[in-house]
Amino acid sequence: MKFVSLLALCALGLTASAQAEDGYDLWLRYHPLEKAAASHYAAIGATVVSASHSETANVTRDELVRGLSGLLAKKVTAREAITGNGAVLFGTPENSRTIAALHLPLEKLGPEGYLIRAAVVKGKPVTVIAGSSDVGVLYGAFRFLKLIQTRASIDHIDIASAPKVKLRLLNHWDNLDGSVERGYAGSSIFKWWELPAHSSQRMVDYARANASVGINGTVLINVNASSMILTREWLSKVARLADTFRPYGIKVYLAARFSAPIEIGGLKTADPLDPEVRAWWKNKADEIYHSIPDFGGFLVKANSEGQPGPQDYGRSHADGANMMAEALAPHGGVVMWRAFVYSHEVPVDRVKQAYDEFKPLDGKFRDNVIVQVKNGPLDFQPREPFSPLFGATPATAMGMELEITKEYLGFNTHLVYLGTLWQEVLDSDTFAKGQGSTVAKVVDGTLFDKKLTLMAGVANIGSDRNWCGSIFDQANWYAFGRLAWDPEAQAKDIAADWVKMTFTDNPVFDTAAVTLMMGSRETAVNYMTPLGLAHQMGTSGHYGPGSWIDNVGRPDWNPVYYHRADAQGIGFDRSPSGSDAVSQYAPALRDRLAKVETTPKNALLWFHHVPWSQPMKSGRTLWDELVARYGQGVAEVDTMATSWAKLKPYVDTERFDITADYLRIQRRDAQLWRDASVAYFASISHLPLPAGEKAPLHSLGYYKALEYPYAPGQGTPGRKIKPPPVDDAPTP
Ligand code: GCV
Repeated sequence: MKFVSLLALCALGLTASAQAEDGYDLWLRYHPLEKAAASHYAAIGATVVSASHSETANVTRDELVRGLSGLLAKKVTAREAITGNGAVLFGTPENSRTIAALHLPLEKLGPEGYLIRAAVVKGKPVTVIAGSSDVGVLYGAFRFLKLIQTRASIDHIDIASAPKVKLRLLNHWDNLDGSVERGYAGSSIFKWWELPAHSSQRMVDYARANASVGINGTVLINVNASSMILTREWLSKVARLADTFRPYGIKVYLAARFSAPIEIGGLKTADPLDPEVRAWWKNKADEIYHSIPDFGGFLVKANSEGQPGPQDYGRSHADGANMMAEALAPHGGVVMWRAFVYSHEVPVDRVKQAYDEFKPLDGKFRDNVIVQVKNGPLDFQPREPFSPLFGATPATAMGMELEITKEYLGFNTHLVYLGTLWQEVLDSDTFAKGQGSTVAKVVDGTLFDKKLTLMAGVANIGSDRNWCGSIFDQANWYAFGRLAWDPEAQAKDIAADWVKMTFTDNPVFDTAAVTLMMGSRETAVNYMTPLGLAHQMGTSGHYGPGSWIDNVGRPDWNPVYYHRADAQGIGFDRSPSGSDAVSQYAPALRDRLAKVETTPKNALLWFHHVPWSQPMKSGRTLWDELVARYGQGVAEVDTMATSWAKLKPYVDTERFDITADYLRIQRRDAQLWRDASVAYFASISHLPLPAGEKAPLHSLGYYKALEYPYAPGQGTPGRKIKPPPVDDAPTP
């Protein structure tokens, strides 16, 4: 009986992967379209045609056949030549005489761009997917499939696209022992134990997903790097992964530990000006390129959070970066040198440090160095202003680093779409060359005419079957790729595409899901860090509230350092009379941020220490407004949960349930954030709760005693787990 039902399922095309709605297929589900749409598109996607058999052409063919066969619910075949109407012809002018004869304007699309055009070849209507390189064509193939997945009109298609950013990279914070720093989706996907002998199908699917959104590189290991990765044994594992990813246009990069010449090279120093050290890195680069000819380069975290670096030898960041860059240059490799630095001395204002270190080095880096800057000057907070380094270093290539994994945003269990956060940063005006000098224009290189450009995203990918720890976190991986391709793309359009590809094109579902996503980041800001507050999370884990924490080693690791609340008011004074961090921005912006009245409300407490009694535009005092914002965040999570519940009829049970469960966790946590923060700040402001606001459920002492012993991502095995605090809520 079982055998019969299995056969029946197979006949219907419901094989294991199609059937399981566990999120493994991401946005590349290729489930059958409804009948009318399928028969419409079937006329356009009858066969897949190419005579090329390069590795990349092969995976392009496979993807088109797989995608079209799934979407159209019929076996679409691959051919070497056009034999009838409705062929999808793909290739480059070099590998297809037919495409060459069409004289398509491909040069202006660069090496990775593509063109998709309806044409007539030998009297037959065809769709041409063309590019100057095989990888460009692959990107075009994914775009073509996306158009069908999202039910776009492709009858008279004529579209072209090229990436605006050269390096579009994931940064894995994966450790060699399989743990992932700030990872909330299981352990590392890289199975070092099995490599190089075995590279799994999961690695292929990882490459497919990345290529589908234009990601063209991956840094395999944590920036808190182990030198081991640079030893011969480990490099052979890296080489195997590079072989797996290569057909998909994905290069591998490695995080390089600055002290590697000492740790694995037997040298006494890692001084970047020492000839032996320079020779060591040169030899190491030669060795790497011998087995990985298209190796991308190094990502370096130096002199930051205890990592070794050139300053250990009295040298500058430029000395360190240039030394590595010199070793990689003959092979075409790059160095991505992180600007997330802070020195051992406790600063006047931590957020000024990256600018203070790197601004004076402008113009001192080699051509193959790009400085990788986090989006904000602090550390991936739910909201912070853009880093003032964007726009401040016209003579230096500056790339942007975003955090896809939600270290400070409720991990995988809070639904927070990051597309809006990133768009807010990219749209910000630096005023570096007058109005309209947006961060996006710095990142895509157009503002200062830079060719080496970079967008990096700290990956949220792990061994969980659904890759990212939740279904909606997949949207953040997807959105990162789309924004790296085009930093001026709109978060809402990206969300709309993702929803259609991941779930359904039902307009009821799509409208509700996109609305839910688009408001989700502001909601998290409201219940965690409203009005410009930042870094209020418990230290180390960065999960729950911890505004009261004041006992961690360095002052600038404590939440109290950032909120500066006292009996008079709250906020960090970064105006000219305070730390003067505002002066790191261009004058037009500095002057606005210097005054309370002209500072955007959502950045108020980031830039100013404001009296509790300050009247706000809402008519409330600052204190009342702060309390209201926390409550608003909680109410908004309620709305999110209610609106998700209504979508049950449109979603498979597995993905509906996990999302509903996680929204319950988010609701609980939002309340916790609100209650704990209100209890703490009330103890500082000594003000009564505004009328109508409920008292926190527990005492402040209870919240202070809370710990999150099971929170993932901290990589501290053997941590002592304390019992939870006694529940001191009044008996209902
Ligand atoms: C990889 C923050 C995180 C660290 C991370 C660091 C960085 O401090 O909490 O886990 O380390 O940023 O970006 O280097």
